[in-house]
Amino acid sequence: MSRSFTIAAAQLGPIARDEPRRAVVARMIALLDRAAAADCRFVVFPEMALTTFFPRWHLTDPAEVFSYFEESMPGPETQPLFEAARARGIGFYLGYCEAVAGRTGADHLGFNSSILVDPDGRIVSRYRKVHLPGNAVPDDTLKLQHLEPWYFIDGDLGFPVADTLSGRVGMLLCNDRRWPEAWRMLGLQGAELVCLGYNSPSQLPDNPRQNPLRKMHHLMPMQAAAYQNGLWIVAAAKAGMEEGCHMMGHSCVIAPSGEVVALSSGDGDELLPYRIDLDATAEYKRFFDFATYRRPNAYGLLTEPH
Ligand code: ING
Repeated sequence: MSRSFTIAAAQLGPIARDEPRRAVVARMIALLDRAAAADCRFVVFPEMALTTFFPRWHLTDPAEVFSYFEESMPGPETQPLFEAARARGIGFYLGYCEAVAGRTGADHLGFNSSILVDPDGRIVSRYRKVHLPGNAVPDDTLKLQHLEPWYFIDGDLGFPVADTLSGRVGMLLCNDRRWPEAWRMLGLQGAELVCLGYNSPSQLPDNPRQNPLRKMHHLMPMQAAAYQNGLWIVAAAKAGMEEGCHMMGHSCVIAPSGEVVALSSGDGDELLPYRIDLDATAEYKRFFDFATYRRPNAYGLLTEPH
């Protein structure tokens, strides 16, 4: 298998609070059709790609919260996505909420997770989001709540890297992209491509001075991470006005040089294909040459508990 192939960010526009899974899956299959027409081998869907971004609300009905989680992957409603991808010979990254059996109530029902599925339809890697942002308990004084640590359990799988797509592929989710430690964990394992889905509001009403900087704060840490670790990044957004909250879009492909080589422009479902060459990572991996130049003896503070 060639190490040069076409990959795509499969951005999704808004998903309504009551939008059924089968409608979302149909939208995703339409994107897979476009990906097949563009000769893609792999597509990256967003974080929590199957539902609206419900952590913006303090929901008290356990049945509604549970309805946003998947009890199995694939499950009855996601099986058609797996079949459509396999029929087209396209692998994918998918973000979704992973239920943990036996949990009840309206909080901590499971993980904010992602999977890597290879072009043969096999799940080759699983990730559970480590850096859960926002408020850990409901706080009605905030203009915009972001209750991930309330709804989700901290990820417990570390930062896995899989041998697939003729390379080394890692995963992250949304807020993880702002944390250099997450990228370094993947870089140290030789990752050549990192897939990332996100749900990022365009505006932070409780931190309004950051509003004009949102696009920079999205791209800059990923451009640095791509360069500092010599890897490709494909990042897929949830975009547009979702239940009154505008999501930032700007899905992108970032090269190991740190350059943004593809950037979405729309607010809806959009395929952003780009031909990548995993061999282009070598120049930057050689340049930094971790084995020669890293100084772990000087980095102890990084892993000391706080
Ligand atoms: N979303 C946000 C992001 O990193 C966040 C997290 C929370 C931003 C609170 C600002 C304030 O863009 C996700 N899904 O991690």
